[in-house]
Amino acid sequence: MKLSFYLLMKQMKTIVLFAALVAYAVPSMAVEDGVHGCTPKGYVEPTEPKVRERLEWFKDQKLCLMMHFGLYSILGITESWPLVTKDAFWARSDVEWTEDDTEFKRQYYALNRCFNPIRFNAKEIAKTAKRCGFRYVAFTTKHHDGFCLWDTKYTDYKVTARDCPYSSCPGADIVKGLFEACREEGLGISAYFSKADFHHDDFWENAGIGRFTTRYPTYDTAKDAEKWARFREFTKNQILELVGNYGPIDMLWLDGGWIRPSKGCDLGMTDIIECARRIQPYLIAVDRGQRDENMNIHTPEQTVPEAPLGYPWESCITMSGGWGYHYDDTYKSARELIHLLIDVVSKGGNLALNVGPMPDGRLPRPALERMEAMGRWLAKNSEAIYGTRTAPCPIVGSWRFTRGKDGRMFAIRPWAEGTGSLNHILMNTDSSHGKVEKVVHLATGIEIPFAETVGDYESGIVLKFPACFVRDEYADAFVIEFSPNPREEQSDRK
Ligand code: FHN
Repeated sequence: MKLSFYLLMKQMKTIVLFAALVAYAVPSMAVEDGVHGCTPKGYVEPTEPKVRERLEWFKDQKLCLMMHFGLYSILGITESWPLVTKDAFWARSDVEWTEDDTEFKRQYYALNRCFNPIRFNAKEIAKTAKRCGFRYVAFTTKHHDGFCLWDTKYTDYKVTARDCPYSSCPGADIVKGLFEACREEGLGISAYFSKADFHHDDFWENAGIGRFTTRYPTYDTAKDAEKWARFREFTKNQILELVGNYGPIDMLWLDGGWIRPSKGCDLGMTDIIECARRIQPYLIAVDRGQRDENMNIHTPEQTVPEAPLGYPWESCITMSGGWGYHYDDTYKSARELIHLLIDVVSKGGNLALNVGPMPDGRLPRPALERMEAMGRWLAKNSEAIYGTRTAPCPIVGSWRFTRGKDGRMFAIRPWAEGTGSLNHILMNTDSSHGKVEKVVHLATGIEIPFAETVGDYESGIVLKFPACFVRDEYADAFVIEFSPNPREEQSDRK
């Protein structure tokens, strides 16, 4: 008897080690610090009860469809940054324009005269986002180039101005149409707004034309305090338009983290947000990178923290190479995107996954295909994702763990490309989880038998998949019932 058990365990060890070889190494991209990276330091807990309440809503949502849409989408070039002379070396890399900085800027700014996304269908986009498992939408109301996608009365550089072809469209106020469509679908709204405005004369004189421009104002804001005061007023007026005229919005997502008091660019953001909250008391403020009371959420960019941060955070990451649409873009695979979501959620964050709509207003086909695949996976595994919080030990080996508010623990296993059919696999667990009593496959409800690992195996259990179990293409989630670990209990008694 002993010999056959030993042989079984030896065989199982071989199987387990083989399974480990195909193990999925979840990418844990190191978090870069800097303006939009993030480190555990520097989070100021909001004091307003309504904001704290709304942050619990935020933490439940998990997945946001972010969209960068604007004049840059027409040419498929980098958004706004080509206007910054100092950044031209990288930002104009996909532009074969002349070296004439002045002429380039004139041509970029003139794109408002050919912005005509006649196939932009806000209702269709909102329905698609909902179907594909997105819970809120972040949209560029104005990027750094200053072109406004709502009917603002504080500048004519806007989609509803007569010199913009799209202004004759009934849905020309894109922000209005999209926000209404999102609400109809029960989606949250995150209004992206750039604190920098390269087109505004009180930020870049003459819109920077004929000047060597940097990301900062073209003048000394201390010396010309009146000009800067006008820009502050303009900024406040535009933000209050967005929070006052377009219905309930959930997040004010302020980009342009370099516009900050320490750089002589104090917009009086605390006052602006206080005024905004008189209109929208539950408003979550995201003054990115400021690490103060106006930054209710940390927003790592193109990175994912290596571990939970212990406060609300949202990684904004592009589905393709850039934020705006590019004609020759390549897109992350559905597998990468689902694994990215699992990685982010297991660490207690939200994923703002960015897609750049095409010049005609539609979402690119490759993006839609990936969104649909995410939606199919989420439809089967939603309980392990939405509304969860971090587990005591969220990462063990190739496994990710999340915890439902009802106390259920979920073990999620991403599958690497090429993983074959498996009838056994090691589930790494941590003693802090307790002793596994039951394992159920979330998507099918099938109970999965398991054996404790013994001897010098990694701590955990070996799942023994029954013949009726069919592995998901991308990842599988399991509901795990634990009991307090007797070894832990004994150690507690000492
Ligand atoms: O400068 C912008 C950039 O163009 C893009 O909008 C990203 C998206 O989060 N935000 C800023 C860079 O941090």
